[in-house]
Amino acid sequence: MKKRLRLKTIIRFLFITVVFPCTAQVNNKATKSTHDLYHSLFEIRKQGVIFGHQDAMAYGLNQDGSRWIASETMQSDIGKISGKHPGLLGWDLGHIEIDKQANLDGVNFEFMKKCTIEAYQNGIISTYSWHPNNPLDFSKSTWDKMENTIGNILNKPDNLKNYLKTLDKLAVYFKSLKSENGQYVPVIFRPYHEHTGSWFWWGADHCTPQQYKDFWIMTYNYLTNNKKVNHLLWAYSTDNFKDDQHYLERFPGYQYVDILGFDTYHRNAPQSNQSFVENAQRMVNTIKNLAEKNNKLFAITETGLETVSEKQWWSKILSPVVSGTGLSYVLLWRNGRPDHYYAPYKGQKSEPDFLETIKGGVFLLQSDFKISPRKL
Ligand code: BMA
Repeated sequence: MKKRLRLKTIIRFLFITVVFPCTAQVNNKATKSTHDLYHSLFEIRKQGVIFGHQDAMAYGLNQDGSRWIASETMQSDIGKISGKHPGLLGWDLGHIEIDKQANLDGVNFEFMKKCTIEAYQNGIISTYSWHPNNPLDFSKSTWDKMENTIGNILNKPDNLKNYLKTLDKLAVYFKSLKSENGQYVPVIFRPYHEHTGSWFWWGADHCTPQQYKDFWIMTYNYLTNNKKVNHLLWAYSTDNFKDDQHYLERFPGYQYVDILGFDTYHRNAPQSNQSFVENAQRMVNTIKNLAEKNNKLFAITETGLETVSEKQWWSKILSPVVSGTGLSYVLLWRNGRPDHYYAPYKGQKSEPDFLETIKGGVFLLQSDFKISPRKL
């Protein structure tokens, strides 16, 4: 009896440590700096939520509402008002697949690369999304939903072969993220996002749940195993969702995902202020529960209120959604145009509230946290 019990304990131990290793990153060949980033993210979230901003260092808005476009690295709207850059930079690789020099929003890929490397050396993390044109016909945009695009890639060898060539271009870019000492700069990769919606060619109405999962797994395996891109953390990010079943409907599996996330935008303020907070809190709770059960990180991978039309959006809307949750980060969308921006800039009406809120310590900006070598 005793012997049997001991055997059972050993089997259980092996199962837990081998099958569910504690806070194990999905790619077991990941570089040391990727492990360091991953494990640091678990520590940092005890301090607060990292504040991220899409294209933060590429362009922004001046006090008079006109645009600035970066001529050098390391400037940002958040830096200009608070003295510190965001702790996380969002970038997008859309149009790398069609060999353009700049992405779909005009950000030059060489600049993106330089900024990602330099920012990381200054303790700032980067996350990459990808809005690729439709791979069945690259003259069509990321919003052009050709019938069954994913099915047509997965099931037709010629299409698949071409798609792998597209992934090669991503691999080349990621592998160019190298610091002077020759080490890869680890970044978060968030492909095929907002797929609970149907506005992109990989969206819910354009493929079955199984096809989406297969597509993700194919992408993961190709970049990781074939191309040996071993410095990515993989973030899964739906749009708004109803419940855990909906969230997981197209989830490829915990062995392919490091960070659980979702995108949610605040629209129709002020009428919707309360419902936005309640809904976002509900979704944070869902991913928090799933992440905690499976030793994963979790984040709000995109959010914002266009033109930050609520003066106290930071203290009254975003803070109640994120504070005390254990979220790793929250990424605000881009300050793209005078009518399309999501973070404060000099003179913007929510600037005082933003500055007060960061004083309270809910959000972590550059130098408020540290990426440290992993403690064994
Ligand atoms: C959308 C808008 C677009 C942009 C796209 C991809 O939300 O900001 O202007 O082209 O994201 O970044």
